[in-house]
Amino acid sequence: CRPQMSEEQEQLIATLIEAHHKTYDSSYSDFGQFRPPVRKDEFDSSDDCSMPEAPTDCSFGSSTPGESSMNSGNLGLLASFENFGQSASNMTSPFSMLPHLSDLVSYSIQKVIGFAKSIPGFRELNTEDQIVLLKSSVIEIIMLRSNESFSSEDNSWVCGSEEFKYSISDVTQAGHNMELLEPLVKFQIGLKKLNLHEAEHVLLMAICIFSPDRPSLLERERVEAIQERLSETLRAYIVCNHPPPSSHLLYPKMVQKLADLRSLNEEHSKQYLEISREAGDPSDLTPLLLEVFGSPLS
Ligand code: BIV
Repeated sequence: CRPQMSEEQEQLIATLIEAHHKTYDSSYSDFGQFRPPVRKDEFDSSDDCSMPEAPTDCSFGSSTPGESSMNSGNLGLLASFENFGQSASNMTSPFSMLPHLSDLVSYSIQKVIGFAKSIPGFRELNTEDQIVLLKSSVIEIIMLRSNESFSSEDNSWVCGSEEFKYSISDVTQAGHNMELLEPLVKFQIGLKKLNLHEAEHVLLMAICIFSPDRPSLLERERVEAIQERLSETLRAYIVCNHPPPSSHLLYPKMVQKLADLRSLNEEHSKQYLEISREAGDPSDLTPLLLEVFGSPLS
């Protein structure tokens, strides 16, 4: 497709695709090493009074109809005492999915760092700017790369087995707000609909990392120049390789996804801060998470 695409641009795409393959394991074989997911049943049967083995446990033998509702309240009290005893010794977190999702995000952060380091120009930036770019974009890149596991069929992220299939309810059980998860799922559905080629997917991630408007960059112009090179490559790629009608307005639609990511990023920061404050056990998070998204103590 010369002269639209240069040798250099083709090389750039090859480099990004190789870097992505080295840092995204489509078999998700490492997920078994994370702390296990703990899903609370949506219909908890522990307060079910209709167990055939011990029907009197619910009423404590009470016969007066007026007392029965109060007594069934007693059972809840007993149950909560038991749970209290457990949480005092065991430090039970209110967010059962937090340890697993913390490990998943921590693992993904390391992979994103690996990807960023192989983008031509990244290593040549001063270290401070490398850190600024990574810290500010990493949750956005995680949201982008996760589209590979996202299934629009059932609105969940499918990473191999049933155990590693993440629904909205699972993210809620890590402390995230249900209403604010809807925009993330909408984003995933919209991105999936673009049917990006792998070249476009990796270029979008690279463009996102090299955002020159991230706060406190020292050499904004150098970041801008690298982003410009990546954007031109993306535009040329679409012209040469993406057939109509799906190529129609594809580039501006991809740019819009970058805008969507900004607001998701902002929302995540707020919610993360809340979660890190409310988590029963600080070790539910990881040192890397604390470093990248901040510690409630700092
Ligand atoms: O594709 O509060 C990829 C690798 C695989 C799997 C994968 C899925 C990503 C998901 C599913 C990857 C679980 C919940 C995640 C989601 C992407 C973002 C979301 C990790 C990681 C986040 C953010 C929720 C943001 C919102 C709704 C605005 O690499 C959960 C973040 C959890 C903590 O805040 C506790 C770190």
